[in-house]
Amino acid sequence: MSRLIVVSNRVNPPSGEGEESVGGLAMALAAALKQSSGIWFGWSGQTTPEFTGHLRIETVGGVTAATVDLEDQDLDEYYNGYANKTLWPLFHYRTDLAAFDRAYDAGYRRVNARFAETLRPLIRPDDLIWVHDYHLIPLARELRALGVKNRIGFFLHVPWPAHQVMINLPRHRQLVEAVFDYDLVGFHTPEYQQAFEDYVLNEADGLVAAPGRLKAFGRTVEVGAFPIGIDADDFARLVKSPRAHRMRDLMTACTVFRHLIVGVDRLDYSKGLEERFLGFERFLTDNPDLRREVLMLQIAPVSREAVEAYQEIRGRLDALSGRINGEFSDVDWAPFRYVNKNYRRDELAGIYGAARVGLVTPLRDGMNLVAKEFVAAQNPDDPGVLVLSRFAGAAGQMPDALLVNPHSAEEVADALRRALAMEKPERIRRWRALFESVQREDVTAWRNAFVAALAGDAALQAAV
Ligand code: ADQ
Repeated sequence: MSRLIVVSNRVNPPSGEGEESVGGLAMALAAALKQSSGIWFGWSGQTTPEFTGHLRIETVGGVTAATVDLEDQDLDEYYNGYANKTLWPLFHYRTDLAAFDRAYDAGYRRVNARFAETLRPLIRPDDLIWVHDYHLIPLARELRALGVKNRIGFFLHVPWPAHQVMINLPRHRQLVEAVFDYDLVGFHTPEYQQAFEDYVLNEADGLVAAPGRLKAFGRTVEVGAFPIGIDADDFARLVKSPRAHRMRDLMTACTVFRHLIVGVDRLDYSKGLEERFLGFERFLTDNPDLRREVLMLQIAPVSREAVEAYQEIRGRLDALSGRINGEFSDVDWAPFRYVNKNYRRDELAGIYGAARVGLVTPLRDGMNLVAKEFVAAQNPDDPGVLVLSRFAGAAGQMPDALLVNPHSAEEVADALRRALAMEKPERIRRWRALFESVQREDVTAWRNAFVAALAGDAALQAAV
């Protein structure tokens, strides 16, 4: 069996010592590597004044991690710049927030070239190389320039935007041309795959050589949809853990409200937090009879604080959460708790389990793993209801959630009312259908499907 080399911007495998929070992508990649011998290569998270290219190899939680430090300027131009100020907003349809700057573009190409040079000596001829996310789109191009002939796959964790959005990017053809140095490109959903095809057909004189095979720039690439899932077995273990029980008891022991509504997101403008807060405010305004019945808990640890758009949205959320509590609280009751903290994964499992409603309303989201974690944490005999944005990639796999337009405060408010009023038989019926897909389409299925397609293994592909 070929060795797997996983490459992502950050390498941060969970140590296995605690149930620490490391984010969806890190959990998924660690789980993907657990099943095969391999290496996880990427940035250490440290910067130095000058790039040295020194490779650090260590074993963390059973995973071989190979990391390299970046230079201070790389952090500004590649990570905070091109990745988080240009591609992230653009791929989430926020052209108003996207910054276009040649220095960011140059930094992006420089870091991808540095990654390729540092990784090159580790690659053996029959390794499979699996590159992750928008930070590293040109990596295959750089590796090919160094003579790497291995099968190289790419998986995009964020949406691929519609053709008309994509062309807002200066030098968009250059970026898309680099995609054609991969053998296989994976998206979360058929819609993102279609958007990529639309670009290739309309903008690059490309053609569909066969279903799932695109030809352009003189090369052919395989494309497919591979919806990511959670580590369902591991999450089931967390749900039963003593800390999860303690957290659930702590939340349910509170008697000043009957029903908990919960949201858990990185503090990011793509997650629709402002719109969600307004939807909850609307719910309180429209439903005076239900006001004292509910508590909304929004957990949103800050992220990407070096980027101004993130500082600005944080300020707006602080003001909005204050306004809602100011408007509706009483001496013995407040409707809203807003917390900028990270929690351990077992504690999160307990919090989800205590909630009657999971409110997951991103404006755009590649997939959204919180929706799946919420479902996995419910009590089968008395499950809560998932209210989910139709603009999350997860919506396609989760039609039994209450799907909403997150931009409409009225729709969010109505869905909350409906979720709170839903009788147990309907809650159980919807939850069972959701839980079945969360378990079936889990992180192992995702990894196996992608790796089998990358290996070109017809027997394996038929089995998954
Ligand atoms: P993210 O944008 O980070 O991921 P998501 O898929 O929801 O979004 O994953 C977030 C993870 O962080 C979840 O596992 C969640 O439990 C955890 N988390 C969030 N808040 C936390 C807190 N306060 N404490 C502890 N843990 C917390 C990107 C894409 C998504 C895509 C994933 C995986 O933007 O669309 O689903 O990658 O491909």
